[in-house]
Amino acid sequence: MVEKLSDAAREAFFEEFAGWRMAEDRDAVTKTFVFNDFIAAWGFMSRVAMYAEKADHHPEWFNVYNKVEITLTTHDADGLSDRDVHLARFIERTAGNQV
Ligand code: HBI
Repeated sequence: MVEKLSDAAREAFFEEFAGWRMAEDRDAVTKTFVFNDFIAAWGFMSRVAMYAEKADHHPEWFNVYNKVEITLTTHDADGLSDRDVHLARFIERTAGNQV
């Protein structure tokens, strides 16, 4: 079992990453990214997918055209963990380079 994020780590998460919020129904964070078009969104998703596979930690996401709605949580922790922080950091870096 993976350890859940502490309260202090949760505060630090929201200070570090703009635009993320807690999911309404579970211990998870969510953010919607908007790109110029579908190809930019798909390119972003491809980069995140490769990182996720290497890290063995995967996002939940929903794509419509240029929008990608991402939810991060750790199933093995039944909630948020450090793995979500690392994935969010990669996601922010990757999205920032593309828009
Ligand atoms: N992805 N988001 C998320 N949470 C997990 O607990 C998780 C994962 N990808 C792979 C994974 N766990 C593996 O460790 C196995 O549990 C399949």
